[in-house]
Amino acid sequence: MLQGMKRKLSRRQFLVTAAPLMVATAPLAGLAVAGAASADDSRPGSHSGGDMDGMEMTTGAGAGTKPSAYPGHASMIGPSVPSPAGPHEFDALLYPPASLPHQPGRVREYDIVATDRDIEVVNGVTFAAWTYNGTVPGPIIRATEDDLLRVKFHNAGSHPHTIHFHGIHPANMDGVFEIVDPGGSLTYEFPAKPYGMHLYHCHAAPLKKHIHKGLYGAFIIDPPTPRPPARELVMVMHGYDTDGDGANNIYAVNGPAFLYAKHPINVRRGELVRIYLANLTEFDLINSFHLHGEMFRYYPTGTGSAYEYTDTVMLCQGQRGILEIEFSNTGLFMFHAHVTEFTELGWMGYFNVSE
Ligand SMILES: [Cu+2]
Repeated sequence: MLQGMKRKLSRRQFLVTAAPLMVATAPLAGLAVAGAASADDSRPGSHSGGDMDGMEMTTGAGAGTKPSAYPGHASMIGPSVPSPAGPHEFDALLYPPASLPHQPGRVREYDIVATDRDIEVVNGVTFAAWTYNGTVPGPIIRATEDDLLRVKFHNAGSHPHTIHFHGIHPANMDGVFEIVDPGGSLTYEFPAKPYGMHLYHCHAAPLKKHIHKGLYGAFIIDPPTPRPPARELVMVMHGYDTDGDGANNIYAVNGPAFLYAKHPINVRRGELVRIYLANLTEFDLINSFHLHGEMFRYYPTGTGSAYEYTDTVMLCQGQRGILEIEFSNTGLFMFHAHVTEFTELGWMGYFNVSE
């Protein structure tokens, strides 16, 4: 009986439970923000953090608009959003380390430790994750083409794990056959190539389980001459199956659900915004990224100069690419999965574009 009372949140129940907190996207299109600009805006590479705290939001539908009968209905932005994330808690997963120009013989070293960890993914809902360095997704790994990448991996978790990198490397560095048992260690070492946006994940069996539990992350390889300066962001799209039914019931980018709805990302009008995007969502066949109010150049896998000019890209698991955006207008612009079910289950956020 006691087991039956254990909090269980199915995908459908989650929708019902959270429905009053979810806002229809339409009213947000007209949101006007008073006092959204703050000193924090000018911090380069800074996540807006608490900028939205205490701000006043009004619907832009015009004066005399009645307050919503649903107290939470127009609040899918700012402090009342049901995301457990602190203002800068996940900055290390959003802002990559700086790119470095090509330098023969350079070694780029990373330490990664696999651990079991319960993480709060939406207010009051925890997920028994398997993590790289304590977060889902794991840390951003970045190198320049031809750097010697050295990743020292230690398995402090309760199951055998590996790290499998996408890209080019020798067979014995592939993270498929070199299983690292709990308590064990392995150093992966290979020249980073080709330049582009890649990813890494555990490849122990059953693969589906080791990925959906949270063992994945972004892997950027810069071209020998770095890309033009930009406000660089990383977004790893993923999901959580918190009730173990083999389907995701919560979706996110870079950690907890609704992270960038609670803490919109500050950018400036006209500046180059570059997003390194990857899809690691398990169970669902596709995920997607859609931007409101602007178009972007999408470079598939980031390995060449050909791009599509669009506002929506669709990715299967393991697919990734680079987006380049210059916002024409100021204000709040939503971004979200255009698998719209995912939107209301956590995969949505905002850019706060200032002058
Ligand atoms: Cu694993």
